[in-house]
Amino acid sequence: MDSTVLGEVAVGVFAVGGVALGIAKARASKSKPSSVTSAVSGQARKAEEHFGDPVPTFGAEIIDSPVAVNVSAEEVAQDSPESVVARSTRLRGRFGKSQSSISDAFRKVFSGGVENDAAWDELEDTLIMADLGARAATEVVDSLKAATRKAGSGADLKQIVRENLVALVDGGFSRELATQRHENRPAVVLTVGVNGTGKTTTTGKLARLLVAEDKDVLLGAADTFRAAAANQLETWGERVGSVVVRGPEGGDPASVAFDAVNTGIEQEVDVVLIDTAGRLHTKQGLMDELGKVHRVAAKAGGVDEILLVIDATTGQNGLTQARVFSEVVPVTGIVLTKLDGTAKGGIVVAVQQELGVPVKLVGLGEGPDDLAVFDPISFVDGLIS
Ligand SMILES: Nc1nc2c(ncn2[C@@H]2O[C@H](COP(=O)(O)OP(=O)(O)OP(=O)(O)O)[C@@H](O)[C@H]2O)c(=O)[nH]1
Ligand SMILES: [Mg+2]
Repeated sequence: MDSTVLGEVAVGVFAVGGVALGIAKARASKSKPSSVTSAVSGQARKAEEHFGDPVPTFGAEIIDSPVAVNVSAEEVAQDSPESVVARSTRLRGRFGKSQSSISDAFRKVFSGGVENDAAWDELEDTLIMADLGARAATEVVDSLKAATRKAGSGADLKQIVRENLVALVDGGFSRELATQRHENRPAVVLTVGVNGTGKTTTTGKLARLLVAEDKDVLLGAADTFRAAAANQLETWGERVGSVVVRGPEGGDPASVAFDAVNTGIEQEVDVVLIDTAGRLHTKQGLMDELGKVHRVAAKAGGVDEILLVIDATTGQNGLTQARVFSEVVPVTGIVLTKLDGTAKGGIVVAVQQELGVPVKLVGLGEGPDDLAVFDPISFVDGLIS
């Protein structure tokens, strides 16, 4: 282990004293042991592995305090998350509605025929407005024109456009979410991004999606900037019966991430989802902190998926954020949120081309099940139908 990481793990372990476990009522069907002391003893074992010495006692003393342990005794009304199939049908309609300007432009091309230059020009303008980027928009329109001309006058224009667009949006990426439990540890997912993009909401929605697949999910509230952030995540956890590991306001987010992964290992959950604080990509100190959260979580067990959450309405700025975040942590997937409120569907292609990382999930509303697994075919059908 390199010394930087050792130092960071040390910070994580020493901060355990301040880490409280917010334990929502375990799901009746699949309750896991959610003992606080077992989480602490796991920490102790880890620390001894790292340092070869007994763990400093102040951590255990504080965590033993009933004040620091927030166990919800109340029955929390839980609801059943919507199945993946049901939500994809519902959300496809919602996406199509928000992208109606693009659909209109395609419709004019289909009805005007291959040689209708005005319709193609309008399509190009619309794609630029939809944040595809000027160069990409020109390339797309040129290649669609070439493909349709090659097919000849009797060809089904819509079908040719559909095939070409699906190939473009698909980009040959694997979009599988790495949420399969490993033999000895849960899958670990980090959500990262600038302020207000929808990280906490996405973490909560993703928990519901995974619970709907009958997975045991533990949430880590590594946004310690504001107590409200952890409360927000706790509410999501309570609704699906997931354990939430949180820390004190202003505490070290890396220690919460470390503790969440360890608690997930102890409780043998399938997936640990770690929510991080929003941070401006231009603030070096905050970006360094994110790098540390990732390294510490990776050392605690491993990180399988780093989801960069981008607000689709932010346009080109979203691409700049994506570039900087991916220099600090190895982003494995993009979540595009707020696609319901904007006609900027072109950002999907732009961000994939820019980063070489696939869009894996899309947020299509503020409702608890308004998150869909991204599917290029449905996406294209939403655009051109
Ligand atoms: N319409 C719409 N709103 C969304 C979507 N995703 C999130 N939001 C809203 O965006 C706002 C911010 O969401 P949060 O999840 O708190 O964002 P965050 O990135 O965690 O914010 P910070 O932690 O403060 O950086 C909330 O009002 C959400 O309901 C979406 O897909 N569509
Ligand atoms: Mg948040």
